[in-house]
Amino acid sequence: MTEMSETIDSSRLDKARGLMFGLALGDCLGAPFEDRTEVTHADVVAAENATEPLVHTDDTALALVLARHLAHRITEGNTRAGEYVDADVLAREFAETWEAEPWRGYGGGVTRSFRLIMSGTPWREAIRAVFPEGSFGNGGAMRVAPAALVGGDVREVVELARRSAEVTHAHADALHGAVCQAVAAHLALRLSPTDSARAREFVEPLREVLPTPLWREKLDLVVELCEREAEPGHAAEVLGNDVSASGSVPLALSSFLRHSGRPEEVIRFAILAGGDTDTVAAMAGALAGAHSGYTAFSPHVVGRLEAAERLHRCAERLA
Ligand code: R7I
Ligand code: MG
Ligand code: MG
Repeated sequence: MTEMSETIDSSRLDKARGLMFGLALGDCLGAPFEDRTEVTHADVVAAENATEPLVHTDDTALALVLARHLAHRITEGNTRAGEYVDADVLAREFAETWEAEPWRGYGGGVTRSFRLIMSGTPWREAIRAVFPEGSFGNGGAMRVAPAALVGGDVREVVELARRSAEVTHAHADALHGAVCQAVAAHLALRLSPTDSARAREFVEPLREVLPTPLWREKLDLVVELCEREAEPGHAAEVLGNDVSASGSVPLALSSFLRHSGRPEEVIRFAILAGGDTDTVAAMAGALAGAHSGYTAFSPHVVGRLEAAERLHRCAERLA
């Protein structure tokens, strides 16, 4: 191996680890603050400096399932991105993971559809039985970032995002949310850790894959808030901070763009914005880690993650 390819490989692995660990870290640090009011910067720093293990929620649990699924499909010799997701198998794997640990904080809709899937209902029927138009929740987006590690270009990442999300989330906005988060992760992986992301330029490719007025308006607001250096509470008021995809993915993007290059600040911003803090911080953390790499996080805090070993294994397989 030449010196150059060794450098490329080690930075690729560091970014893959960063993406997986950033997602888990945002989820774990954000979870205790969900829907809490009056959280301060000092509260979040105290949570980072504590010593007990960091327990994750459904966001990380399902991201690990997707990562393992993608790694397995690639190892089996599938070579086209369209084949990296076997929808029937993936729906079953998500449902089995919920059944094994239903206490990880799953949404009400997916809980009901996972129960139906486990009792034999095909996933396409199960998810429409709960929300006839499909769920608009952020569950497809919260777990999608690993898809950015295997999609070779924007087109492939979009396809993987949609295919992985639609087994639980059929609503167009849930799919747009997954596409937005996955393509943002793809762009963050390609951005040098030493360059900071410029909001206006960064969102341009996202505009192309999100051709609806709602999402384009959200992207405009993300840029405007970043350029005005808005505070987390204000960003949440403008963009939303709830469990819907359109009310959380833009806030995660905004957290990343506001503090790119400083992954811990990205996660803190997402948590201080309140609302669905585990999920917004998980999505923001995945982007920050994909950009800055694993080595940018404090060893103390990543060492406390419950799933640290599995996260390392998944990152190594997908890198
Ligand atoms: O999207 P989903 O997996 O939830 C993810 C969230 C994250 O915050 C996780 O951390 C976890 O806490 O849950 O689960 P869904 O149940 O599909 O959607 C989440 C919620 O969005 C639902 O429980 C509903 O409250 C709401 N929702 C809808 N409400 C009315 N009509 C989603 N779709 C609809 C709808 O069509
Ligand atoms: Mg959660
Ligand atoms: Mg959540």
